[in-house]
Amino acid sequence: MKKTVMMMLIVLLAATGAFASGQREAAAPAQQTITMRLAETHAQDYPTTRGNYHFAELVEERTNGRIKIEVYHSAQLGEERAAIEQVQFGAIDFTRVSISPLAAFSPGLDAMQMPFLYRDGAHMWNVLLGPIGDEMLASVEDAGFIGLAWYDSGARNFYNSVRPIRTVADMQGLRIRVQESRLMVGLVEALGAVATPMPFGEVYSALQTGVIDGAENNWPSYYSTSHYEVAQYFTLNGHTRVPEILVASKIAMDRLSPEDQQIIRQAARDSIDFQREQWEAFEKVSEDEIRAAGNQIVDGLTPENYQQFRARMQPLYDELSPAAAAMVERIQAVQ
Ligand code: GTR
Repeated sequence: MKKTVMMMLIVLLAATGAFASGQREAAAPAQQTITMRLAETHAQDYPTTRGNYHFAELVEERTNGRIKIEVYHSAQLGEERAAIEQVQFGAIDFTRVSISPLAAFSPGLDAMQMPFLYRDGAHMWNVLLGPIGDEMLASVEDAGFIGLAWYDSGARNFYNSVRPIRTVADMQGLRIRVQESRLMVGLVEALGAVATPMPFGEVYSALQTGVIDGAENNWPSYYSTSHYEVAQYFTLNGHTRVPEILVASKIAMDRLSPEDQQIIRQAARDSIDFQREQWEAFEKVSEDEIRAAGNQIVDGLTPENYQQFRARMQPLYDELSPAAAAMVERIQAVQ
């Protein structure tokens, strides 16, 4: 008798268990939420980070909350190069980075960050939003990334704690931090300065302790990192415009249905305008704050000095592969 009761109990328990797990399985497809991670080097309120949040909101809305993208700002998941590596092997799902460090993985991107390449911001955006931009987004797939969208990053300029830069001669011997990018090392060396590649997050203390004399960046980065407090000379020389790019891990995207992949691609594109508005507003705020702080700003180079800077860049153009040189010509031809 006892045995029979025991047996019945076991059967009952097993059946309930099976029912419970059956229910879980049956319910799973409708409720399953997918949580993905996005790595961002900038602070929470920086324009690129705001673009990332907007992208995440669009994806969440369009999947009725099924796909959540958590934004890890302020390099919580590592500095740009490390984040890129992790995205490449699928440990992080997305990252928003400058194309400078990404070009180490996908060298074709270098053609898009050549010095004095774009006539102005409008020219760059006509390139990014046209067929070349699409081609370049698609090109990073070979390296394990899905290029999703371009974000704005203005123009980059030199700053340092030693002297105002007005001529190429003023660059001589300055130790200038650059991104982890072969092209940027070449650019700074071509101007007679000493290039020091270093992760973004280390630049403030390197400036403060005098390990480096200066760096180069746009108004918003110079401001939001507080570099302007430890390197007061800023020259609006605009040597490069380096697009920001939002990429997904190919491994992570391949795990999603084609419909979800499409939602993500479209949401990323739809976040561009928002990011550009944020960029424009924050570029003004940072410029105003820095000027108000009393930094020594050189408001552009004289035409003659500008030509000197440009002329020094010729070797970088001469070294381009035939494919990269052809891409540069196409970019230059865009109106
Ligand atoms: C900023 C860019 C960052 C990072 C940084 C740097 O302009 O938004 O992604 O690349 O420059 O200089 O490291």
